[in-house]
Amino acid sequence: MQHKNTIKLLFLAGITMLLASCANDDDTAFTPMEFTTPTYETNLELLLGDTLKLNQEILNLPENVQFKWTTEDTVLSILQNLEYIPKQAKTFALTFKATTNLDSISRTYQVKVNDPYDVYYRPKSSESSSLISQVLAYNPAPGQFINSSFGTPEDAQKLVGSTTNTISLGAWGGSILVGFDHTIENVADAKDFLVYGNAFNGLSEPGIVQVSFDTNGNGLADDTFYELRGSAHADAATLTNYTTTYTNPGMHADVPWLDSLNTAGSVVVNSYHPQNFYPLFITELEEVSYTGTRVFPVVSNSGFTNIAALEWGYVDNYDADYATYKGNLLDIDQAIDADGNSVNLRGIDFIRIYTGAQVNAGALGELSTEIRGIADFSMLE
Ligand SMILES: [Ca+2]
Ligand SMILES: [Ca+2]
Ligand SMILES: [Ca+2]
Ligand SMILES: [Ca+2]
Repeated sequence: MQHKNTIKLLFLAGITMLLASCANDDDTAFTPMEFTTPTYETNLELLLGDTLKLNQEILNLPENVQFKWTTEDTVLSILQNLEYIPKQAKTFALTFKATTNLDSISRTYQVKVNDPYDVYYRPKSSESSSLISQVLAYNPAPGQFINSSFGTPEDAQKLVGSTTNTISLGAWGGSILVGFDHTIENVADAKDFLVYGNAFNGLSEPGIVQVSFDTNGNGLADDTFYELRGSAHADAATLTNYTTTYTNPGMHADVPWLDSLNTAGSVVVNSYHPQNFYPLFITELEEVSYTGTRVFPVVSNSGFTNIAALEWGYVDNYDADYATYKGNLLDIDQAIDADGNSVNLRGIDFIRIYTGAQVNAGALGELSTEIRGIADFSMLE
């Protein structure tokens, strides 16, 4: 009996304490939460790949509040502000909720995610040119043709609308960036564009190709570029995320370089080309660094230097298509992201090409990719 009473007393004491704490809460005036702005935009629109950023400003925010952003049954975030990258082009309902044990406020949105290809794809028409319509950048590496014939910004501009002028990209990493007056379609199960070069059997100078779609529709090549995988990309010797820095010797002299593996070398001058080999029209006049993939074609120096072709996927490279087309055929389906994963591109607006190998070819000078133009292959047949 004695024992039971003790328990009863403790229980009553507990109730009293609970009541006391409730009474304390009643003392502080409860102010409900409210959004800073009474109205808000309920219909939101963005492009696939963009980040949806929403900022909720709330008055009278208690410390124990919980936030939840949901779409259907999926919780996207439990933070006050949302940063979310939708994975698909579709329209979905989005709900924000701020909750405490006493109070709750919420907002709902309709979010429309547009596929950039549906908005910015520029289909070819009867007015379209199959060839390059603009040269957006020419950043060669040092080479025997640079600052001379085939190696000036004026020479680069001659690629517009033409396949008969030659531009050299210099040693490894030197590049050119071009655009077209329409989006080059990624035709299913077919190669999509043709890059003209000056290769022949025994003198391949493989250039690596990157492509980009004008995802933000601003006409500028400020969108993600994807490299086109070629046969040598899987070789064990191939270097990716590789950087080489060239230093201007300030005169006709070997141009020293140092790469990201701490290997030093130089672009060797010859007496046939008496000018400074370092590009004197680029912004970086003391030294310049280029980053990309470096491939290693088979070079034989017995007698006349012979540079073997890589099997497929490069330009200025005497592969199986070259004799037929006077150039290399590329397939947009070979596009890969920075991690080497395949990406699915419906079409492309910009092409960047850079010299893919670093080779001193003796009397031939440095290995340097040349191109003579690019054509939308679907318009040639
Ligand atoms: Ca294709
Ligand atoms: Ca752009
Ligand atoms: Ca060359
Ligand atoms: Ca060449």
